[in-house]
Amino acid sequence: MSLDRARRSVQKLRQISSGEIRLSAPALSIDPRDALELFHSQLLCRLIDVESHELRARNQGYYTICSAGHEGNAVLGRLTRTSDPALLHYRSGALFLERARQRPEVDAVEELLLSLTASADDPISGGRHKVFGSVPLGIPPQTSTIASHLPKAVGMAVAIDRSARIGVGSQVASDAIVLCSFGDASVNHSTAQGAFNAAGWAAFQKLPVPILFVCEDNGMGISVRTPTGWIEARMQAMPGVHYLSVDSTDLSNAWHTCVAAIDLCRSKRAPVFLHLRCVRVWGHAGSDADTEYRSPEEILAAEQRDPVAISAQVLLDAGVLTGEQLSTMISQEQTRVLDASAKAVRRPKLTTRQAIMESIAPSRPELVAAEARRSGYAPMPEDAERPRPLGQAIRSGLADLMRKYPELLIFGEDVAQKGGVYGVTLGLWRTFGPGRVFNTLLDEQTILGLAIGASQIGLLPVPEIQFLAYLHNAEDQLRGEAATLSFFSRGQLKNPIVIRLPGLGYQKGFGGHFHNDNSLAVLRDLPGVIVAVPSRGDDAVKMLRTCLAAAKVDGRVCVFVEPIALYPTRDLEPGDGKWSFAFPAQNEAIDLGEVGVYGPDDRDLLVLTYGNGVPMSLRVRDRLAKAGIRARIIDLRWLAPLPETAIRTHAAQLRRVLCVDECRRSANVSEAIATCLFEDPQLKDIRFSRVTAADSFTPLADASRLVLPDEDEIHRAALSLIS
Ligand SMILES: Cc1ncc(C[n+]2csc(CCOP(=O)(O)OP(=O)(O)O)c2C)c(N)n1
Ligand SMILES: [Mg+2]
Repeated sequence: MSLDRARRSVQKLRQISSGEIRLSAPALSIDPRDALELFHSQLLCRLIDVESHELRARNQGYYTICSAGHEGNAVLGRLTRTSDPALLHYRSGALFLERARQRPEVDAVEELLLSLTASADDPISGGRHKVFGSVPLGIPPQTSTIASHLPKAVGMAVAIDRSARIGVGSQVASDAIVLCSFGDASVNHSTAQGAFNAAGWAAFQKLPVPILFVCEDNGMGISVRTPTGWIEARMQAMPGVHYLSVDSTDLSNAWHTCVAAIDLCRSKRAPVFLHLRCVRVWGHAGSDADTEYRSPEEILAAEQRDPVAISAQVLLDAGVLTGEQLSTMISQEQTRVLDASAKAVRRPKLTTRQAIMESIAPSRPELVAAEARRSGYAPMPEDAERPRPLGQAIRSGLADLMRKYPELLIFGEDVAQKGGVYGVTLGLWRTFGPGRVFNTLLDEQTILGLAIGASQIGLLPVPEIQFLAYLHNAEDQLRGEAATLSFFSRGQLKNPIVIRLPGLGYQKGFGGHFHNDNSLAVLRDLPGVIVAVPSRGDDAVKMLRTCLAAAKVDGRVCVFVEPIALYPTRDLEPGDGKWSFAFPAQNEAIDLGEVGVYGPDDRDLLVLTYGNGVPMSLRVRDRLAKAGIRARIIDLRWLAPLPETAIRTHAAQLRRVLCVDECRRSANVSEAIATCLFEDPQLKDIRFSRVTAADSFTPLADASRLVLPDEDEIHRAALSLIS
């Protein structure tokens, strides 16, 4: 049915060309050459949409969410530049095609058909997703998650002017604007509202945020209506964000309003919300029977507002095209699309797991190791020899890395003057200035979006999420967005980020659950994301160097989990100072997968642990030693990817293995370690047990200890493994 409607829309264009149908159309008030090329892109877009339905009917194409009715957006493809990053709605096909006109070397028709047919030759995603994306066109691919691209679009916009302010070049022109399109229902998503708010919040303080939000308003989200007048009422009430509106089915009007919107955004460096009113001519997707929720009259009315048909009539009325020329144009372009389609279905598909996965997180460990040890970029801290606990070491390590990487930015809630809740970034604001160390508004989605956007234009963001528990309300920015960019762009685009994430349990006298959250499960299942958990200050500095190097060299996304309880810890036993360490020389680093080994010659028992578990296990080790039991403690340091080789090698030597995991029993690292061990045929007969936190939330005060591993428990578990 939807295929019939798609075909019918082309038939209607032919009837317009022959004069069989005559629409009442607005007058042309733009240069006819502009109008003709815009119409050409609109027409191509329609023909590709029709072909997407044909391909689906033959089971050769895999995506039928179309741009039909939205083709007025072509105007934006003409009026913006390829140096203006464009993060596009899945109905911005005409915009994509029109922008491609600026780069004749890009065959946008071919590319879109390769994407529709999931070919491995699709230049942007290599068959991994149907997306609008192109590196030469300045169009990074977007995910299917509604509104999730808005925070990073704001991040890009903020970063354009900020990179000039801090004197480092960005990958886009200094007068660039960011174009970000989305649907009307998406406006209601909290992620979108957060992004509008963040842009407005910054603009309200006169900070530059050159972003053009483009709401392609077709009046519905799948079947749910957007209340009449809602978008204008909602968005006109947004301080700091300019609002402009136009009916985009009228090419000339759309042109004049888009010119004004782009000028405003570019010259004032301010957020603009462009309300591009349009229509959805067909169902939401090919499979959507919109007749269930739209009356025949409503569908007919939508078809009568078809912008491609209206543009055709405008051009005929203005004498820009004759009926015959229009008819020839339709036939020629149809042939072009059908040819490209026939070729696309014969192009290769993804056929191996390896080919699919190779773009997840390209990695060059030797280059990363060398970059992490690159030294001499700045003097060592004068007090390098002074022993530092974890929190102070991270602060010194960050300062050192800010000198190494002038494009490194630190931001988050309270990180500037206050230096974060625990003072870890204290003094960096003063030393490096508010251009590089700054407070954000209180919104984790914005913080991560800012990081993704800034990283995509060449900066090196080190955002802080105040507590691990508060990652969760922004998790999609990491999981759905940052982690997937390389995958969906064939490794052509990267978002190098090191997220600092204070977390885990055992804080004395502070907290309750949300300040002591102890589950890392949501981080460990993210393909390609590096998860680091240092247990001591010097390690933290050396691991941070590697994380920044992995970000810089390979564009990796890293999560650096800082055990809060260890920030101030100086001692293993009261007063011994054995848990504070000198600042490591700049040519020292800890490589990905390199574990810490305490007692390499001890052979009675192996303890695998990380974070708070390390000093606890070391104290238990001393107790065991008094009973003549010699335990080797391994600090895993890297929880993703897990250092499996080291784990198996040590386990094979000692064969009695205790895992001390301060995270919850289910879905955390102890389960992964057990699997890693028992999957190895050589290790099937080892003795293994684990001490973990309970599958509980953490209560307040001393009761918190009842759900966490303690040293007596570790001691008991060790003895029973030995017996
Ligand atoms: C976060 C999220 N929730 C739900 C969906 C499923 N979904 C896909 S499109 C859509 C409707 C979007 O409507 P609108 O923003 O108006 O865009 P339109 O399709 O009308 O152009 C929904 C609910 C999704 N992709 N992402
Ligand atoms: Mg909509």
